[in-house]
Amino acid sequence: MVLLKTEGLKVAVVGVTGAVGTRMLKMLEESPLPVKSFLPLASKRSAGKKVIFGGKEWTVEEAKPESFAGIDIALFSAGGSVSKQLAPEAASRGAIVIDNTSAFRMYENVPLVVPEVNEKALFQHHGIIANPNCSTIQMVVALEPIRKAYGLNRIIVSTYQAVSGAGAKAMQELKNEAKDVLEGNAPEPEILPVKGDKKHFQMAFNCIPQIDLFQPNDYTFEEMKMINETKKIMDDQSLKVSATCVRVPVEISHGETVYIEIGKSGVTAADIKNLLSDAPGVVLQDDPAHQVYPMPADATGKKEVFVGRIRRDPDLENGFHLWVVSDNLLKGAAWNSVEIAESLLKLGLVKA
Ligand code: NAP
Ligand code: 3JM
Repeated sequence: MVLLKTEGLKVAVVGVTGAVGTRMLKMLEESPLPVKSFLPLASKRSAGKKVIFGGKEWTVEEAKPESFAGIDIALFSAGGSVSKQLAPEAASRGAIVIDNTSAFRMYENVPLVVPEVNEKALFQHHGIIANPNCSTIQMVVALEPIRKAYGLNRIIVSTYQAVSGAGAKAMQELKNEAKDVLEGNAPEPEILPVKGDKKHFQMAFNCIPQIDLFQPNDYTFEEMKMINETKKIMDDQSLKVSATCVRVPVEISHGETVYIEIGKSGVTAADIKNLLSDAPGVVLQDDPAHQVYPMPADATGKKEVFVGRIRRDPDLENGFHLWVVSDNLLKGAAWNSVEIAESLLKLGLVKA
């Protein structure tokens, strides 16, 4: 628990009652950031609710343009439409916005930042900084050390994504469906795969190869986020990236099988393990002889990205497989956002 400082930052969290927002509050409490005051914001529905931050009770307010007067840093996690409407309002009142939605990620004047990979991009901000998609973040943290050492030509990724990526209601839906199925009742899905799409499918004891809406090219928007965001973060439009995103009946933490073609020959799996054993934000868990590999149940609640199952393609000298797991609500969202705030302070881009 942080004790609130007399000198320091005024921080607002938009979407504070949600799956990501509740973790933002926790990550802020654990951070050494000097927080002087805290403003919890959500929709009208939650106005008046209480949250505890820094040992003090704070009342949730409805997020409005005026809410941001005097705020130094505003963390947004209330969906794309709320960000589109309120993030520019917050920025115009002098707050630095760290936005967790896809609303501004691909804007040229909005840095898309994972501090372990491209922290310096923060110098280019104009009031809004975008936090990448959860699946993108954990992949680029694992791949950046390899890219730096050997170059990276191609990435083919398949995801095994937890339901918490679709919000608090989706987490509840999985639990309700599991109970229904075990009790012999027919589940009645209303949220997954995508709340706003026409059909909903059973998630319990199932896998759904749709995350977010389908695009004209038959990829889903989640898949296109991974493709476009990775190129932007790694600042390499010639990097070949393709993705298949699948929702699995796991509550928290995404898994990804990542296949890469690196730019150098003669590299061994041991070389890559060696690199990742010392990489920022990465924990190597790779010991097949002792059945050591990352799993969502172990990664949940932790800030790092866990990597294992590293092996070379038997038929391609510069091809490698990795298995990458991380808590989608922490490094994939809340922790990456708070880490960006810590970077802003460290780089002198915000004054406490
Ligand atoms: P969630 O559990 O459904 O929570 C949604 C939050 O948004 C709640 O606090 C809700 O407040 C608030 N909200 C809804 N409508 C609002 C409005 N009109 N004005 C102000 N606040 C409003 O969803 P979540 O999983 O936390 O995700 C929230 C958003 O974060 C997502 O929509 C997504 O854009 C983003 N996200 C990003 C990542 C990532 O990969 N970086 C991962 C997950 C989510 P009430 O309690 O008042 O309803
Ligand atoms: C993760 O309501 C919305 O616009 C939210 C959709 C969403 C997103 C998004 O596109 O911002 C749900 C879950 C994300 C994300 O991080 O890309």
